[in-house]
Order: sequence, then C-alpha cells, then structure tokens
Amino acid sequence: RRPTLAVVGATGAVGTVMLDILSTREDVWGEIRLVASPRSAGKRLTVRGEEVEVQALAPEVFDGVDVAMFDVPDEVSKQWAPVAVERGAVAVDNSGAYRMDPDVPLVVPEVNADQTRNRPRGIVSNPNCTTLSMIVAMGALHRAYGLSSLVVASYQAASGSGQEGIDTLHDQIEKAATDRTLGSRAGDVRAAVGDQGPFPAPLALNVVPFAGSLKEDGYASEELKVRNESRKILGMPDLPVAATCVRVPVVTTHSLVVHASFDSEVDADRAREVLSSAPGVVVQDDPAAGEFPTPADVVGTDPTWVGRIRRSLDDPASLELFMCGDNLRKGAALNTAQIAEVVAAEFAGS
Ligand code: 11C
Repeated sequence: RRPTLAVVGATGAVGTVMLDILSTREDVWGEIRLVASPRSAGKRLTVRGEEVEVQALAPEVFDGVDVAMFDVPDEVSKQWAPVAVERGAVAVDNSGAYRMDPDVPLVVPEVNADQTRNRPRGIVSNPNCTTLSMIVAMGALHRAYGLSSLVVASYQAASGSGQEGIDTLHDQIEKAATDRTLGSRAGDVRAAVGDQGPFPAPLALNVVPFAGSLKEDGYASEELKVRNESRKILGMPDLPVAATCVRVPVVTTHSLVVHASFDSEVDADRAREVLSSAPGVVVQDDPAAGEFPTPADVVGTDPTWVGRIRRSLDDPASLELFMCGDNLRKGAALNTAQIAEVVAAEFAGS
C-alpha cells in the first residue's frame, strides 16, 4: 500500500522546497496532505503537478496519515508532533525540538539509516542544516579512516533564517547598491542598510560571526548543534568538535571549512576517491583550473560538494576541506524526504 503523507509547514521556505522535491523524486506516496497555520489555510499549492488545498493545522488532519513531516518552528513541533503520533503517524521532524532526545533517532540516511526504526516515541529527527552540510562527507571519511576530531568554521546563508532572512538580505543589498563608497568607513554599512531583520549585525557587505542564540560559555546555539548532532549521528558521544558559525551574504547554500583528524594517516588522493565514491557526495577539486565548489554554483542541487582537499601540512593524520550544501535541500527538505522514504519502505507489502 502507498502510505499517506502530511507536510506540515507546507508554505514556509523549507516547505516550498519540499513540494518541489516531492514532485521530482520517485513517488512513493499515496495521498499527500498539505498543512499549515490557519493563516495559510485555503491556499492552493502545486505538488506532483496537481493543485492541493492547504488545510489548517488541527488534530483531525492527521487521521489516516502514515507519515507526517514537520517543517515548522521548535515550539510548533513540540506541540504537534506528539498529536500526529497519537493519531497513528510516524513524525519526521525538521525542528530542533527532539534532536537530542535519546528516544528519538537523528538520521542522515547515507550515514545511519538503520537508526530510523529505533523510534520509541514515534518521532524521527532531521539534523540542523549546518550539520547536514558536512556530515555525509564526514561519515564517508570516518568509515575509511576513523575520525578522531573535527574543527569546523561555517559560512551560513541567509535562508537558514527562513524567508525573513532571505528578504532581509535582499532589502539590505538593494539599499547598499547605489552608494559605491559604502564599506570604507566604520558603521557606514550599518547606517545605510537599516533593518537587521533576524541577524545581529548587517549582512550585506559584511560577515556576522554569530548564528542562532547565545548559550553557555559564549557559544552560539548553532555551534552546539553542530557538535552535539555530529556526535549523535556518527555514534561517537565523545568526539571532540570545535565549531564557529558565521553568517555570510549568500541567499542559500551553507559552506564549511573543516579540519578533520583521523586515527590513521591520510592521503589527499585516496580521500578524493573515498569521497567520490560516497553516495550523496561530489568532489570538485582542481584549483589549478579554478575548480572548487561555491554556494552560487551549488544552490539548487542535492549533493554535498567537496573541494580544496589537502593533507594537513603539520599532521599527516588530518585533512583540510571546503564543502558546500544547499541548506534548504539536503540541509532540510531533502533529508527529511529521504527519512520519510525510509519509513515509507516499511509499508511496502502491507
Ligand atoms: C541557520 N542552521 O542557518 C540554521 C537554521 O536548528 O533547524 C536551522 C535551525 C535548525 O540559521
């Protein structure tokens, strides 16, 4: 039987990408129900080439649903994922609400698909987009060499903060575009762009060394997510992970610089082979020819792109890498869809 799917948060930045993904991947679904806040109810959205009316989030929308995806803020997932489960669905949640719950698996199908069935609460979690932009590649290298530590710096896109982030960046770029003297005096960009939207400093013509909210010891929530989620996905609760998360004026696609250390010596050519043969990873690494991934070239694609692969000059057991991944696709909607497909496969033959 083909399972019934509900997409909760169908009208948001991630939800919009989800409808595209559901329309282009191999179709495993029976009915697809679109759900959003009462404000968006009644809208008609296209999925699989058909218009579907958006229903307001209410307990009854989950009746008869087998898999419910949630692309909504943490507090909405906290309240509604258990309602979906109570009504018989498996919830696949893209919020931060359940990721570190020991009774909720945190799944990246290329790395730990086997964890999907281990879900006593009926919920499977999807990692944060920053973690997801590197973890498929790091999982492949871990299988080859045994990971011993990670040092990560992110270059995160505005759409990590949703549609508001995208709109803020475009508004700021528009305001900054006409004055070609901007960026030459302290504070001139800040004065010119005005509204900072969801960001703690101007994003146009700037970089912002803070993403998420402030947590203990000066860390930002994004940095702790990268650490905690990487450990959980790789099944390495003590893996040393140091992360600094930075927002850059890119609309969509997160980039990361990774310094990865391993249990054994590494070789850059062999690392390229390992990554090239890993599902979901593309190696683009020929700097002499100007070949390396950039967010502007990667956006809209599914894989994790890896380039600038070098053995560390001072440690033969470490690699330096640069990687990019579309934070709305693999970083959010695509991975959620892949998890949902793993669950859907359980219905085959039923
Ligand atoms: C960002 N990674 O770029 C965040 C957005 O935990 O799902 C996703 C937040 C989350 O701002």
